Amino acid sequence: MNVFVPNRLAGAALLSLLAACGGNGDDPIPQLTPATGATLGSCTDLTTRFSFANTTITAANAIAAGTLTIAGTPVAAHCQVTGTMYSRTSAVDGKSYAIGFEMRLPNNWNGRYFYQANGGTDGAVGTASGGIGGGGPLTNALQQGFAVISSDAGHTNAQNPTFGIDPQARLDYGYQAVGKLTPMAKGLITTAYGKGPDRSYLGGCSNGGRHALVAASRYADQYDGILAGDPGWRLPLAALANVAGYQTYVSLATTAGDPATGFTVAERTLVSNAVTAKCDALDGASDGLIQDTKACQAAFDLSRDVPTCTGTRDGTCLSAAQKTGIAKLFTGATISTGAKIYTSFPWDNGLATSGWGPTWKFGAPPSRDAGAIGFIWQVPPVDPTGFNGTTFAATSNVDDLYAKIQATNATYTENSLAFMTPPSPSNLAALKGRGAKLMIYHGTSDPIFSSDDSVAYQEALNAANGDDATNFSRLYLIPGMNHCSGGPATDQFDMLTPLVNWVEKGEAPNSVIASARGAGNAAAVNADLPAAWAPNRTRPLCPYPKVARYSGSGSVETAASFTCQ
Ligand SMILES: [Ca+2]
Repeated sequence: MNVFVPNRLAGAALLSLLAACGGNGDDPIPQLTPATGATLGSCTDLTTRFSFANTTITAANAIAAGTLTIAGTPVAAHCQVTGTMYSRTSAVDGKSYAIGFEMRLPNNWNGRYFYQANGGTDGAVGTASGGIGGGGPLTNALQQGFAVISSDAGHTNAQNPTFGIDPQARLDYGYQAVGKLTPMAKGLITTAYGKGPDRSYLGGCSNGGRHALVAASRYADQYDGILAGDPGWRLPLAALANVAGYQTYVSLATTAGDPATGFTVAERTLVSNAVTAKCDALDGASDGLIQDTKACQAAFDLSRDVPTCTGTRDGTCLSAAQKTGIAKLFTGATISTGAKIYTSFPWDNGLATSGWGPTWKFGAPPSRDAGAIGFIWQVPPVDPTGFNGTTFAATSNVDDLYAKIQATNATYTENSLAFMTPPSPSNLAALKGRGAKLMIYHGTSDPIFSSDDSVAYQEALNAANGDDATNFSRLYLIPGMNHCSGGPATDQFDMLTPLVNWVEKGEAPNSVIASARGAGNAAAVNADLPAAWAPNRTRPLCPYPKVARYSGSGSVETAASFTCQ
C-alpha cells in the first residue's frame, strides 16, 4: 500500500489513516443520517418523464388507498410503475429474455428505497409490497412508506428452470439483475420525487435471503441496510444435499419410491418429542421452545434418545437403518470421499410439520432441486427433452453432480458457486466501513437451508472483525421455525423497523419481539402452532450467540419473562 503522507501530518493522524486502511475490528464506524420524506408529484406521466439506459417503462398507474391491504389494513395510495430492462434474444437457446420489474412509489414517501428480493428460482414479478420477515407479517415496507422494487431477476415463470440453458440468464438470476436494477430504481425515484433515496435497503427470505447476502458482498456501495431471512447463501450445495437426503429417504421407504414413508409423520413427531424432552428446559422454561439450540446439540443423541425398533416400524421407534441414515443427514450429507456437500442441521422440535417433510425434504428434490441443478447450475446443463425430476433426484450420482455444479466451459464461464454465492463472504469491509448494517434471521427447524450455515456466516464475520462483528451484523435464530415461516414458533415480527433504527439512529437491535400466529391473528394463522400455547405468545429474538432465557418468574407466554443472555 502506498500512502502519501505530508510532513505536516501528525503522528496520531498517520496512525488513524493506517488503521483505516488496515480494516481492523476497531475502526470507528460512521453513523448514517436519517432519511427525510417527500411527496410524489405525479404518477401516470412517469412513462414519458423517466428514461434510463436499456430500460422500457410499460405502464404507470395510480393505485388508490386500500387497493392493497396488509393484515387487513389498507396500504396507502401509491404509483405502480412496470417495465423491463435488457430485453434480448439468447444466442445460446434462441429464447427471449428480459429483466421484468415493478416499482411501487408511495404518494407520501419516507425517503427510503427497498429492494424486494424474491424467493425460489425467481421468475415472477411479485407485488412490490416489500416483505419484512417471518410468516404473515402485520406490515410491509410499502405500508411503511418505502419506494419498493420487485423483479423476476431476468426470466419468466414459464422459463423456469430451463432459463439456465442461457448463460446470461444464469448470471442475472445469480447476481446481475440486482446490479442492473438498482441504479435504474434510484433513477426512477429521483425523477418521481425530485431527489434520490436518502437510505437504501434490500431484503428477502430464502433465495431472497441469498440475494441479500450476495448484495452485502457485491453491492455494499448501493445499500445501507440488508435484511437476510433464512438465507440459502450456498443454494446449489443446499439443493444437492437435499437430493442426497431424498435418496436416503427413498432407501428407507416402506412404500417403494415414496420418501415420505422413509421418515413418517409419526416418526418425525417421535423424534421432535425426544428432542423436546432433552432440550426444552435448557433455556429455563419447559415451554415447547428450544431456545438454547447450541446446548441442545450436546444434550440430544438420536441413537440413545429414541427407541430402536425390535420388530416392525410402527411410529414408536426408528429402525437401526433409519437412525444411521437420518443422523448422517443431520450431521451433513456427504459425497463418497466423506466431504460434506453443504452443512449440518441442528436438532430441534419442528420436524413433524408438513413444511419440514412433504414440502422440503420429500417434495422439493424432484420438483425444485432437480430442475435447478440440472438446468441452472450444472455444466453443461441437461437436455430438457424427456427430463424427469423424480428420476433425476432418485438416480443421479451425487458425486457427479457435485463436480458438475462446480464446472465451467467456454459457454458457461462462471460456475454455480461463483454466480450464486457471495464472494469472500467474511469480508464485508465495504459494508461496515460506510456505516451500513446487516440483520439475518433463520429458523432452527428450517429443513432446506440450515441455520447452522447462517451461524457459520456470522462466526466467520466475527473472526474477521476482532471476534465480534455485532457492531454491524447480527444473526437472530428463531427456535422451531421452518423455512421462513411456520413450525412451532413465534414467527411474526417486523425486522425492518429495527434495521432502519440501527442504520439511521445508531440504535443497535438488542432484541426483536416476535409473536405466535394463533387463532384470531390479523395476518394469517400458523397451523403448526401447539394447542397449549397462548395464541399471541411473544418471545424476544436474540442476537447470536445470545439466547432467550426464562427469568424465573412471570408467564411463559410473554416476552417480558425472558431476557437475551
Ligand atoms: Ca424452553
